[in-house]
Amino acid sequence: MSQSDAPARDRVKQALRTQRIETPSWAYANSGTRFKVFAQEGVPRNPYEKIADAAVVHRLTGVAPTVALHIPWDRVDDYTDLARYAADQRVGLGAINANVFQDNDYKLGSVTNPDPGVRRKAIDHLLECVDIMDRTGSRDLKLWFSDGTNYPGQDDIRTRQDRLAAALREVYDRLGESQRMLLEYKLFEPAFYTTDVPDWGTAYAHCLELGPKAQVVIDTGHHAPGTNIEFIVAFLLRVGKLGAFDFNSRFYADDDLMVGSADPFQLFRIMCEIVRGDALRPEAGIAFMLDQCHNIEPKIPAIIRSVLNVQEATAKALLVDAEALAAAQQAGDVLGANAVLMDAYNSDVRPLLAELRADLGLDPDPMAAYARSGYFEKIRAERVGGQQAGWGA
Ligand code: LRH
Ligand code: MN
Repeated sequence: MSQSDAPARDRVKQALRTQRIETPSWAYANSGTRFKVFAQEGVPRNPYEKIADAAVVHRLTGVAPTVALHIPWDRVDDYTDLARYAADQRVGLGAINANVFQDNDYKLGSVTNPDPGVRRKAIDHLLECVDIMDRTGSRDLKLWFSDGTNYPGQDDIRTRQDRLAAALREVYDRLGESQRMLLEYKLFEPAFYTTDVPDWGTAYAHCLELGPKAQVVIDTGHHAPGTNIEFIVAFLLRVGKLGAFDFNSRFYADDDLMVGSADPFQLFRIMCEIVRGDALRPEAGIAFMLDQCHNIEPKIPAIIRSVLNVQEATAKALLVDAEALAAAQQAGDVLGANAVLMDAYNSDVRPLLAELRADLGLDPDPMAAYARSGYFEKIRAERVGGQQAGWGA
């Protein structure tokens, strides 16, 4: 479908207008690897400054209206005040991420720990996060467990699943009517033998057991090399259990690089399944979130670039000629079908996106607009002293 045909352009632009990408508070803060965290100038010192930076990304892109929080990294005395501040900044508070992976007590696990006292402590933190959702107005409780073992025999794999299921059940039953639980899986790290929620199948099975308010999160950096992620997307969409994405990209492991930077074709294929499943519009209930760490690159431009990468992959996916594709697939025309997809992927959608931004009253080039805005110079000058935010590990 050529971009020149106006009806197609309008249809694509109309769909892109509904796109919503949630940015993560922790991506605005210092981050690194076990080797080094390189502090950067102008980094936020508290959740208010993280929200101010996220608001700049939304002002320049028009499609990043919410910020995900991580507790305790974003703990404040008054979450209602934080939500009010976010509203003043024209953004909303998104998913609440629990953190049961940074306390000494969780060495042998959090909700799966052999010690019932430690399990209680972990569950209480998850319940505290639901209390916070009540005050921030957040819909989603996002749960990632670093729980696992490093050596065969270290603990009983099956018993740990029983402990996990019991904890998830208690938290699930605490959720309010419009609240959801998003369960994230990850193949390994920090555990290197078993991980208690290692793959989509395990997450899906627990979510099925829990009920309709439990959905799976696909973090694009959490799979074994060679995993066909768009298959998982198509499968979970079909059964109504895809709740969210943690978008990033990787060359090797959980590298948390800018989404679309390592494998833009994979991101396109993922967005093709989203479009095919009519799941781009907010009503479909999928939370499109970024989960990235900008260890060496300037953070706000990296997040703007990431939002643009998702927009570009989505625009290309929306350009797929679905009728021609279906006809070729039906006819067993292997090369023909592949060519339909590649035509869309090889389309330069940047002019269309620039036009969309102009339609939205935005600068067609958000990266250049940010560089010209003087915002970095402003925060570099203002944010002197105090403790820069980070992972607090
Ligand atoms: C774990 C993870 C999870 C977050 C953390 C910041 O690797 O992807 O989503 O809690 O990163
Ligand atoms: Mn993640």
